[in-house]
Amino acid sequence: MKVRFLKSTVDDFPPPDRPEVVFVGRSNVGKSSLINLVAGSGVARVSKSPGRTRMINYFLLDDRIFLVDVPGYGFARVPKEEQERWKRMMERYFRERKENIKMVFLLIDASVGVQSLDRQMLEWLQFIGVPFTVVLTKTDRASQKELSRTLKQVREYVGEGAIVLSSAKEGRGKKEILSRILS
Ligand SMILES: Nc1nc2c(ncn2[C@@H]2O[C@H](COP(=O)(O)OP(=O)(O)O)[C@@H](O)[C@H]2O)c(=O)[nH]1
Ligand SMILES: [Mg+2]
Repeated sequence: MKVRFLKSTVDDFPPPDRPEVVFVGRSNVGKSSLINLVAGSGVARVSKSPGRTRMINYFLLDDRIFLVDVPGYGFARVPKEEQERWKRMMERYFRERKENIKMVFLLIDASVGVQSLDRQMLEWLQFIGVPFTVVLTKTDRASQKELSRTLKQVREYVGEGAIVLSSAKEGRGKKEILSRILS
């Protein structure tokens, strides 16, 4: 299992000669940590200041699958123009790469639960019709009550088979996510 960084871009995507999987979610939800967990290395930068990663980051898994880390949404201090820029970038990305995207992992913090921007994202993913899996992150710090509530919220959108529990801290969910990427 080898992951290497390929490029950061806004709209200059690599030739669609390999299937791609993409990780989306709120800023700070644990996307980079999850990519690192799957990669088994510190290839994706784990940010202490949320909202900093503004580009679409392409990684290559074993030279045969693109792993894509897109900028997170919902960072409170982002000005309106920046939100619009994000929206345009994401719409273009999904429009151009839709055929090439084999799986979207939508990350939701297990203790925070489904927020309104997550609902918008869930509905949008359903609307454009790409396959997706919901990953509940940071389960190590979610109480049983929080986890049950989040699971209940997510089940309004997807079946049990499309939900994975993960903790980058404890290594939870690594095998499950990896096998979904590879299949
Ligand atoms: N407790 C705990 N903290 C995590 C976990 N995953 C990420 N974090 C922390 O959450 C913060 C944001 O993580 P990051 O991967 O940069 O999130 P991103 O903004 O979605 O890429 C960092 O301080 C991480 O150390 C996890 O599984 N458990
Ligand atoms: Mg990140």
